[in-house]
Amino acid sequence: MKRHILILNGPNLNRLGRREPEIYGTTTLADVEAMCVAAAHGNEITFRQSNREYEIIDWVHEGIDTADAIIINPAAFTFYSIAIVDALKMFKGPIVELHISNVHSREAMYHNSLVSPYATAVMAGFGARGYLLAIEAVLDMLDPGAETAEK
Ligand code: DHK
Repeated sequence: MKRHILILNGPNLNRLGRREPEIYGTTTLADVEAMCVAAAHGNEITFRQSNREYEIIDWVHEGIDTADAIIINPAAFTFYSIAIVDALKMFKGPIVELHISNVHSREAMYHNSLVSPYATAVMAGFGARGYLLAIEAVLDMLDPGAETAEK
């Protein structure tokens, strides 16, 4: 069954690759999107980024009716956006909260995620590759044991 995975990215991730490369690496967000599409095994990937909280919320709302799973890197919104959490609570499919860096080994302001209690799973510290791992994980959550070879 072809699945639709919505991948959302929060503020400052538009500068991935140039932003604190010692923490986030040199892979750009466009590179990450291309990697995700290539690794989707023929499933549909919608990949978006915004520095605006309301856009993330609107996209989650769209996903309620159109997506099978959400992978979200809320970036700084992770730690204070109740509005994004409220939107995610309406989504009935798997939700993966993803962080490129290991937020728990960083400054204390990055340690308390508002999203984690409502996420199916949380990933942090895998770098850009985390997006690929998250795609594999949600496809297996949706269709356990299904061949992920391109149909
Ligand atoms: C990205 C950000 O922009 C930070 O605000 C988070 C997250 C970490 C990441 O590692 O992808 O704290």
